[in-house]
Amino acid sequence: MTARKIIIDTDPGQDDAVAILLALASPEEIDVLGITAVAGNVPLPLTQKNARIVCELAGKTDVPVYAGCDAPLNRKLVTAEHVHGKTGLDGPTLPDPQMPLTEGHAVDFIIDTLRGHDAGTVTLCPLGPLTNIATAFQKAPDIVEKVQEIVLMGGAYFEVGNITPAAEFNIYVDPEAADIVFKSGAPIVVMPLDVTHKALVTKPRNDAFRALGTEPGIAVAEMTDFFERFDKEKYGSAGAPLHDPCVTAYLIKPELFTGRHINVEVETGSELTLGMTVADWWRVTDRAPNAMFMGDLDADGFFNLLTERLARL
Ligand SMILES: [Ca+2]
Repeated sequence: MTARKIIIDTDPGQDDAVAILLALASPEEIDVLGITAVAGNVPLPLTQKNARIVCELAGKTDVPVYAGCDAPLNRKLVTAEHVHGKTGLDGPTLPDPQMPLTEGHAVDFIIDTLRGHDAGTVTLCPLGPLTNIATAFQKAPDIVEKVQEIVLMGGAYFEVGNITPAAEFNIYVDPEAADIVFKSGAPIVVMPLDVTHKALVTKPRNDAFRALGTEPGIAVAEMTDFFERFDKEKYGSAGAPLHDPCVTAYLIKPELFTGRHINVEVETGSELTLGMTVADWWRVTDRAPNAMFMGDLDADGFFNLLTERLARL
């Protein structure tokens, strides 16, 4: 099997960090062409820095990291320090990165990279608001056919919302960008809260990360220690959900996930339900399916994969 070529578009974020580590630990399945940072959980100066911190934690300093859009298409940035801490990577004490940011804008990197590849051969993995991806599609509509698949974390149907009662954070922050992506015609796989809320870091699972005894293993344990406080309080759940690693785990073991190929549209008008992913799970409309919307995962299989791969770093 040849490794799947991907671009990770991200706003780290502890769970983004784990998603990136999983990808970088899996070169047989995943070829990370580059990492593009976007404003989201925290502002862009922190997300681009955090992306480099994570590459260094993985020992992969040759991965190019680009800074992208610092604000949504036509809204003010909403951030989530209440979940992720003021750095976005609160928890472990990690050194400032030595590896430089790669010159150039993330959006141009996405465009140039896709143009340099054959149709249907590069997978985009958005882990934050969809601003960079939508901007690239608007600037260069010809690149859409180069996309093999967009595998993204965002949205919710049964779980509804985590930043408002109706909306999941990534989609809510830039609903216009999400709307552009969902209408782009590219094949889309969605990891909504319905799935990611089942990827809970329980104590035994966190102990397994720490027991790796490696710098990445211990850092992941400390990151999830930090942000589980928020989720335990909010949901009364057994631990923190690892949202974004669902994306990179899917690239390695898609059989861990099940869902439905359905129509998904994004609310951009209503103030009350702004950013809601209106997912036609029950197929009550005749709107054409545009996304594989996941609904369930094999959580034990997911954490076994994650622990096994983190051990390789
Ligand atoms: Ca994220």
